[in-house]
Amino acid sequence: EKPIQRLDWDNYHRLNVIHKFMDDLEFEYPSICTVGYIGSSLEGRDLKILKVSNSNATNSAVWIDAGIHAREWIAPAVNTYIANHIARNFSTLPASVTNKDWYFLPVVNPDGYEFTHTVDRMWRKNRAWHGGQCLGVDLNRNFSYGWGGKGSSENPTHAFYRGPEPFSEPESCAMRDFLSKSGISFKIYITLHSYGQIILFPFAYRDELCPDYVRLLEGASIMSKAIYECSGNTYKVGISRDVMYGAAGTSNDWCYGAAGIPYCYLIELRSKKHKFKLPEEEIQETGKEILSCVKALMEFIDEK
Ligand code: ING
Ligand code: ZN
Repeated sequence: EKPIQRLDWDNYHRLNVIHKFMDDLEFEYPSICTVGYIGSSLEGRDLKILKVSNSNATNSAVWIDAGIHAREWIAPAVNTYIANHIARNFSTLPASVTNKDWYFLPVVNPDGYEFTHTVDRMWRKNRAWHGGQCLGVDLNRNFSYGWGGKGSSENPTHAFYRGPEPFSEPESCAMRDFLSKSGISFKIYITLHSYGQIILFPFAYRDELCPDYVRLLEGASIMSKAIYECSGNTYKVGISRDVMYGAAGTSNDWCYGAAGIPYCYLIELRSKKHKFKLPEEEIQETGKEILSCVKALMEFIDEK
């Protein structure tokens, strides 16, 4: 059997390489890194998470996921970039980073992710069978909050197919159970997508502003500014009504509206030019700018 490759940020990697990286970090930094499983995908792949924490009882909890959409390869890469940076530099990082319990789920949709590496690079959904065919469900339309509304489809052949009912899919169920039933009170939820360079916050399912609109907008603006200062790249900020398209049943709306997580952000990563096929040469720069963005958000939240 050939040894599993080592993860780097100069290439996109298969799921087994990402999972091995998580195990290796736990092995190297056992006092702060713990690998866990929140469930399995439909095809039986692990939904593997990495916790990075000094176990201080006063920490607040942060969740960062990626890869809910299979073809958005830069998202898992940025997720592991951030995890790697925090684990390896823990002792030198500011209190606003080390006073958090960090939970990373780099690949929400492992079946779809592997499928984009082996069969169809542009696959978006999971690999669910509904109506006798494997057409997949858009996991970012399968959450219960606002489920069934605009920007989602009841047609299984559609890219935004919401599934037959809310939480019909094992991947979204696993997230629901961990985020709302594990006893961990998450303060911050960040979900990484591509592409477009946009920082979005609730709601996506309706046009009315959420009760925390001003505070969330302030956080998003600080994140966008940090990215600009890091790389000169511009990221738009706003709610989907204004900067994208409406979308019902997203993880971000559910985390805010149903799970009660006060700070919920969806980041559309690079780039407008390359769309889903961001060159590998840009992985590190993207990781760097989003790391600075996440750090700026932590500072902002601690000052509040
Ligand atoms: N876009 C997200 C999607 O699920 C989104 C972004 C979320 C748009 C919420 C509007 C509202 O469609 C990508 N690229 O997947
Ligand atoms: Zn996406």
